[in-house]
Amino acid sequence: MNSATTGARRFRRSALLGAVVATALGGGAILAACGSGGQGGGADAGGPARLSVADSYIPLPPAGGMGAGYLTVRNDGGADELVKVTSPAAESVTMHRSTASTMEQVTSLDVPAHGALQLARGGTHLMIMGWQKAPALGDELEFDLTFAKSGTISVKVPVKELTYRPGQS
Ligand SMILES: [Cu+2]
Repeated sequence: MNSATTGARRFRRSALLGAVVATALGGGAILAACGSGGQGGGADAGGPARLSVADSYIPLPPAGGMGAGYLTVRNDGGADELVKVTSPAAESVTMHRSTASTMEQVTSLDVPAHGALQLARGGTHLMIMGWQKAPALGDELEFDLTFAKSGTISVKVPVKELTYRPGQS
């Protein structure tokens, strides 16, 4: 009746369907593998946790690239768990555990009763990505550590030389 469709092009879809989405299964995506080791739910190591954070530092990341964070959570009370870490200085902070050949993300880390959780080179650490601003030596960056029982503790973590180790000046 009319010519409204004049010039309308008909696309054939068959060619497009051939272009299968090659789903990149995130290179290096590492899933949480380790639960908190065998807590049978028995002795609760009594009483509230009494936490303090010491020896925290971030070795200067290369040109604002991925960084690592280390610290010690001391506990003079009952057991607790570190369940989340965030920072206004970075988009992403995750907890990692190093194994012999790789590292894996974990969703919680035990803070033993009357003991300490240590995040140290070669072992458990924080992995920090997406800096708001490239860290510089001497910066002190806020990190918010959330514990299952004790709530959130904010600490200022200094940026140190790459070779720094706690206990040396
Ligand atoms: Cu890591």
